[in-house]
Amino acid sequence: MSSAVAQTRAFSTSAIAQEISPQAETPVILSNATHTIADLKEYFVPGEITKITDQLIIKAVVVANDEHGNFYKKIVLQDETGGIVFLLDRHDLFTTFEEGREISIGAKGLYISDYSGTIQVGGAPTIDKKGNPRLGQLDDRLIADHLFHGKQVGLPKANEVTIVELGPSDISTLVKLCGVQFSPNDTTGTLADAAAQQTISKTLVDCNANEIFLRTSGYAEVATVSVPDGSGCVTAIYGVYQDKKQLHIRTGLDLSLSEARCEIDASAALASTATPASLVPVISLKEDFSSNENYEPVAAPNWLNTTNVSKGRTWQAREYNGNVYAQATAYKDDAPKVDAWLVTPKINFSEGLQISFRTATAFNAHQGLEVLVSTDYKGSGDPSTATWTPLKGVELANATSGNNNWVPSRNVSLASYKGEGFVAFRYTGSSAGKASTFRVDDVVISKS
Ligand SMILES: [Ca+2]
Repeated sequence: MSSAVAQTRAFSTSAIAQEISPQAETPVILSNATHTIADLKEYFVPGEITKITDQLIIKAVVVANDEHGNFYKKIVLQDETGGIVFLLDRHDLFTTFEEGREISIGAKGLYISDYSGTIQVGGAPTIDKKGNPRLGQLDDRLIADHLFHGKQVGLPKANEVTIVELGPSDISTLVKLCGVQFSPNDTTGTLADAAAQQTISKTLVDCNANEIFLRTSGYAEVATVSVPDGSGCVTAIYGVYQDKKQLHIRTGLDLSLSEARCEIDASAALASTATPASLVPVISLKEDFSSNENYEPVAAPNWLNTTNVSKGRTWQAREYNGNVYAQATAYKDDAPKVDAWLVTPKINFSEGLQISFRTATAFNAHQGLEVLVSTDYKGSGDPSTATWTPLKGVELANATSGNNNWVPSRNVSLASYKGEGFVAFRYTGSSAGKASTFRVDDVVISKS
């Protein structure tokens, strides 16, 4: 027997002993940690579900669990190098994995992947309802083989940071943001929709107009709590959803927003929206919108989904037969008009590129979709103030395409454009007579 195998066996035996008395205050120390959470994250390969075949032993502390309903079948573990989410197929995890409890992790045999940018560890892959492989929750019977009870060491101190400072190393760790308040549009209602059991995003904003979402589950105890309208500090687990920063609180105690609100600096707001996440031009891209959730606003890395209409509609992700696409429509819209822009990441046109995508229409009453190119748009702010010209030679869904039929655009050359710029899918319409639905999917930019 090799020493590695012997070590693994010893590890498992101790694990069983631990599981019998999981609340033991003087636990057997299984083994010294050999790795950190940062090391564990090194095994993550973007777009893949990777099995960890090395034995890594990591010590970390539970910073969030399912006790108060805002986390479900998952715990969040943190060490001095970072944090990570564990998906575990068990209810009432908090009875074993209390906040502040040190846990030894035997990572061999676990799987690592991500959910829209937030790295997670779990069990063998499963197939989601769209037919795509997805990281599974670790089977209840296997939890004791991988997670071992240690001492109650207490929660680590939340790292006090600003919205702007939050970065990759803060993901899945306990952070504290001060000088924040809910956005003026979001100070009514409750933190989530308990009646419909729906997760809600509320926007937190600092005095310089930097924003972050607070996501709260409809199952959370705090779902029925009225949104506080004061200013103060929020302690929460930080995460990302694609390029969006977001927070999950554990209980109502994580919100301390009773001070007077600050005046949000509008000029700082302009400055902050003028600095998008990335303006590094791309020479290829592929977007099938598959990571978007049905009925959520379309979001894809470095894409812009915007409108210049106050409270106007933008492009929405919709799902049909397991396929997710971008859709815009003015059907039953309350606002006077829809002017929705879905803008690609910045493109370097000097490379001799081509673009292809497909479009569809339904309830066609007007040609509400245009595909436009700009080389003077700045990448943020109202796109309609830039110069846009229609993309030539493109085939778009129209009144003769029939309902719901996907129309290939053809491979359209972008060679006539110079320098850098953007392609935009612009939908315009109004509920009064111009309410056609248009859809876009499978946008590919590549060398021709
Ligand atoms: Ca798609």
